Amino acid sequence: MSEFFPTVASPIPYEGPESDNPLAFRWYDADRVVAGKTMSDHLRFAVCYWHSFAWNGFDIFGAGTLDRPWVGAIDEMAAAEQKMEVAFEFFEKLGVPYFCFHDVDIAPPGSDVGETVDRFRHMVDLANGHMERTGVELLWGTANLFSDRRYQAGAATNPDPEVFARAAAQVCECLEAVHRLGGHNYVMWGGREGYETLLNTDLQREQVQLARFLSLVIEHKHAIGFDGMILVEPKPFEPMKHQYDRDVAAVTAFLQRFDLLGEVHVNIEVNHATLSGHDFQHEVAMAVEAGIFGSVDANAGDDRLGWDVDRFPSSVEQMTLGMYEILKGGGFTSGGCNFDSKLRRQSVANDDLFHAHIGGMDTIARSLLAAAALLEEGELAVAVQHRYAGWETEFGRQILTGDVTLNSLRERASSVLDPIPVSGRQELLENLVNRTIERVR
Ligand code: XLS
Ligand code: NI
Ligand code: NI
Repeated sequence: MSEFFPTVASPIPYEGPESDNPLAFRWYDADRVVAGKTMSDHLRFAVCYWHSFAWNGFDIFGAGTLDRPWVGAIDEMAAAEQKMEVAFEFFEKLGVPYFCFHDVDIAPPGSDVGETVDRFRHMVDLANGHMERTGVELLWGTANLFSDRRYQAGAATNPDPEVFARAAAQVCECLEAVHRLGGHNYVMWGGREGYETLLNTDLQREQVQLARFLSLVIEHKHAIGFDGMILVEPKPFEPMKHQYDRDVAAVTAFLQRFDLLGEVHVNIEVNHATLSGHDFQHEVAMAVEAGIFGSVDANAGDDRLGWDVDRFPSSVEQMTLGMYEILKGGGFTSGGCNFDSKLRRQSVANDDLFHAHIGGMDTIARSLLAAAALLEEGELAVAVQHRYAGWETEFGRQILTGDVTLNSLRERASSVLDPIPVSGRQELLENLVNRTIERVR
């Protein structure tokens, strides 16, 4: 097949911060060692199949705008094969180590379950060949349990157990394919696992179903010997009005309640964090603290839009703060940075997909440098340590673990204590972060 991206040289070179070549990296230098690991090993970049190749720019007000000739083609399988060739051409030219997919992104559903499975297996075989040829690996795969109309009221949380079984079949097939392809993780984004109105919803039952579904997936993962992480992806709403996995705290409580901690981790999407009213940094920190941090879907929201715009990350400050928490927590293990990020509908030029990814990768690479410097120089850590120093004194320790009562504290407070307010130093620390971002090279 002739090249789909003929104007882009292979692969995108690293040229450094002074370069003004738009088709070069200015910050992402794959083999550069930062804090003991190469940038490529730290960040584990993945391109997502769906927004990049399966989506042709359609929105609810109009049809596709992007040149994706395989979308809607009559010969669906030939189209799927062409799409896959183009996807791997892109992965190779961009120089990313990983990609991610939904089952339906790589293979169109057939007219019945049997044909759907045949088509999917055929495309998995082809993916296997492309992966061997190019060395590009699978960061994670997932089953799409939200587009088909049967999932209108959820997959695992559906009022009909037949739908639950159908979703189980789909995940079973997809998990096995991910395992076969040597995938590093398996994601479950519960887009429709929630409700529109409590007037028709048994909220307790639905959560029990969801937990049951997750435990069946875990059981199967162990049965087939898949050792990647099972990742759930919190999101507060959209498409459902309320989603059960609304944020990391809700997921942590859910896993605790159903005794699934240790088996399930989270895939944190930056803009889902924003939509849930949190910072990306907060979501990462909460996950690291709960021991459930897994992977990241890198994108950004828009200050004035209340939905999942999924645009490419461009804020070095936002990503630095998140990356700082990731590094503090020990970095990625099997997870990585997936670009669950999409072009704008007007980005119809052939190379726009490259500019989007180059910009996103540079934003995150620069953030890695800043976060590594913040960690290494340790000023933030010292400030935090200093702030809580009182808890390391005899008195502080005694409150937490010793023999005190509310009443004994009352006595102490009225006789000796007169705590003096101290500055939280927030502005100073924010300036420190910005100075570090400006300084790193
Ligand atoms: C949608 C989600 C989705 C998942 C994969 O908001 O981010 O794209 O990442 O199903
Ligand atoms: Ni996502
Ligand atoms: Ni999303």
